[in-house]
Amino acid sequence: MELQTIEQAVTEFIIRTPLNVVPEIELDKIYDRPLIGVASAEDGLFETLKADNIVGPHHLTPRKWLPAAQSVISWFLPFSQAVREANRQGELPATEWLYARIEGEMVNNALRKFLVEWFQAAGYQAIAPGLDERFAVVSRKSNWSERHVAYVAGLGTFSLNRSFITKAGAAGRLGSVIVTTNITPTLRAYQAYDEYCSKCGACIKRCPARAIDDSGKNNDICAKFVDGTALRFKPRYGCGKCQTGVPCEAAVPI
Ligand code: B12
Ligand code: SF4
Ligand code: SF4
Repeated sequence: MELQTIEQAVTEFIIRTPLNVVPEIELDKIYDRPLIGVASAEDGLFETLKADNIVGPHHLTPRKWLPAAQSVISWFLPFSQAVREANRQGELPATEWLYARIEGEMVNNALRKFLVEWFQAAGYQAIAPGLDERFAVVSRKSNWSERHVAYVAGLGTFSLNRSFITKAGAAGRLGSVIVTTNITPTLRAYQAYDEYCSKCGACIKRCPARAIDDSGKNNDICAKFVDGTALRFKPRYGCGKCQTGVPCEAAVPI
């Protein structure tokens, strides 16, 4: 199958789904046009992700999820300008960002389901690990890390604060499906795992919890802050100040 055909189906889904609009806060779109990357299910990097210093031995390879897997399709859904701009202000998450975290993940899940059914209708097997009953997060490390998968699929690299930076920046959400059709893999236009980060340090100053310093991001401090926002904004929560008002918000900064 051609990548262009999949790109068209995904883009049309995002443009047309009513889930991408939030009338109650007058947000006309959560996401802009998606970026898509493809990895071969046989790519040796999936085994590398099992190293303790990358994700860990519990990270499953595509063929553990789906034995006949041929390709992995990964996407980045960039947040719209309205979502990004709103979150540049203040130390608390903007209303638009809170909806983009919760309702935005509903769009992401609907896209996962849509693509699985789309491939099945074309005669292939497909699964979305993020929707699979085997999906698990152990000590804040999942057995299918969407950012690491996007890295293998050529979509971008990590950064000082661990955000994943794509050609459309870091402010957005990631997802993926594993399929039994063979699609030409996307070229990885980078060598180092954090190549797209300029190490400018702007995110250090943006973090209200002081979770980031020159050596990286402390997940415990970040998680405590993000979880704490639920006390005020339940049923929503979020932060993402390190992904907005920074040079990598909507572009590769270098
Ligand atoms: C658990 C979790 C959290 C935890 C821990 C985050 C973490 N860094 O792991 C907490 C609660 C802190 C968190 C916070 C947030 N999260 Co979160 N979270 C997840 C979740 C569910 C799993 C993450 C995971 O498995 N991590 C695995 C560990 C190993 O990752 P890591 O430690 O960062 O990996 C490092 C090493 O691998 C190292 N490395 C060393 N050598 C090498 C060599 C190679 C080759 C490679 C590839 C890497 C590498 O580089 C990495 C970065 O430093 C994912 C969803 C998913 N299924 O993936 C979302 C996810 C990562 N979160 C996301 C978001 C948006 C957020 C927040 C902004 C919250 C919000 N929505 O308001 C914040 C800030 C995130 C930030 N600055 O990174 C997005 C990321 C979007 C992006 N552009 O990066 C994801 C992908 C959700 C989604 N579906 O889009 N999150
Ligand atoms: S703000 Fe600067 S240092 Fe922080 S992740 Fe973005 S490019 Fe890297
Ligand atoms: S999500 Fe918020 S608390 Fe976590 S590192 Fe980014 S700015 Fe800091």
